[in-house]
Amino acid sequence: MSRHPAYRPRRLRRTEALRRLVRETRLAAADLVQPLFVVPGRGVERPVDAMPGVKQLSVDRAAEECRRLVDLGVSAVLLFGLPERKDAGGTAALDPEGVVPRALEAIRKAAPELLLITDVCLCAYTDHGHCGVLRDGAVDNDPTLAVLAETALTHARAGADMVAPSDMMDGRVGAIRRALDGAGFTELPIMSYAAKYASAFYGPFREAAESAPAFGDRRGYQMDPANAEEALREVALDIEEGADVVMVKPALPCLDVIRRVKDRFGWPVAAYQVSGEYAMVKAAAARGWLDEAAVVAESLTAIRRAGADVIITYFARDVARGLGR
Ligand code: PB1
Repeated sequence: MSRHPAYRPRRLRRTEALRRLVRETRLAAADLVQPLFVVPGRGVERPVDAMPGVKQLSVDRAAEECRRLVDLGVSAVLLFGLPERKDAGGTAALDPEGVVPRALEAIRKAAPELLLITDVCLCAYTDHGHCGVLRDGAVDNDPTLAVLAETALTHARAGADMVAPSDMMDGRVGAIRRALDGAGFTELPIMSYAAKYASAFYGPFREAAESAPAFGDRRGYQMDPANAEEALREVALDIEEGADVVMVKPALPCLDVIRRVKDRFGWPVAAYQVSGEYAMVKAAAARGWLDEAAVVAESLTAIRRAGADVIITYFARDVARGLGR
């Protein structure tokens, strides 16, 4: 039996004021994290072809950009470092004078209000481009844990507010947690890339971070996009090992997983709108096929509606500007 005409859902859609009053999902600049790519040198601002508007920045330029981000209302950045030199062990990731520790120091001075999150992985530091050290041509899980833990410690000592392991090695959250606690960083949170898929949406990032695997792919450590139950197991493991925030990645292709993770664990959930998601919107908008601002707002709202508390997005700067403070 229809409730019409007593109940008319369109009554609340009649004006923007009514729509805004009953809107269920709201996006705030404070929910957004801006990834930044920091490179050696000074005065460097190198555009990334596959990601229009995204640049590789030297430490000095990254600090200036962070000042601008704070003024726009962005409250957090995620730092990816590109080292001067790469080797099989990714040893530059451990350098206390490396690009990430120096960026942390400079950004802290320029934008003390900003939350500084660092990506912990080896793919930008190894000359083979994999996220760990190799043995017989495959990523050797357990020896990689020690390098990741030492990398996280290097970032902690340089003043990171949170570390974000993106490597997908088994046991890495526990190894990093133990290392941080052992060094007295018991209060430093971990945002783990807990359900990270071996996605085809990462291509542009690998140009930005110069981190494409020299051979093979990442399917031996990142998850099969066909699997959602496995994502719940991965998240449970990371929470058990000490993750304070758990991430699902990519975002729009994984809204079902975001929702299931949020409902199952009630943990703070991050979602990463990855480089391929960014590049697709930019390319279509450049051709006049899509309204960029509208599509970005709709995509981020969908990611938030799916249950993400934190959204890592290359659009953070633009969206914050549009949202105002
Ligand atoms: O924006 C993106 O595509 C992010 C890609 C992501 C960064 N954490 C990984 C891409 C990859 O697998 O190469 C990096 C893995 N450490």
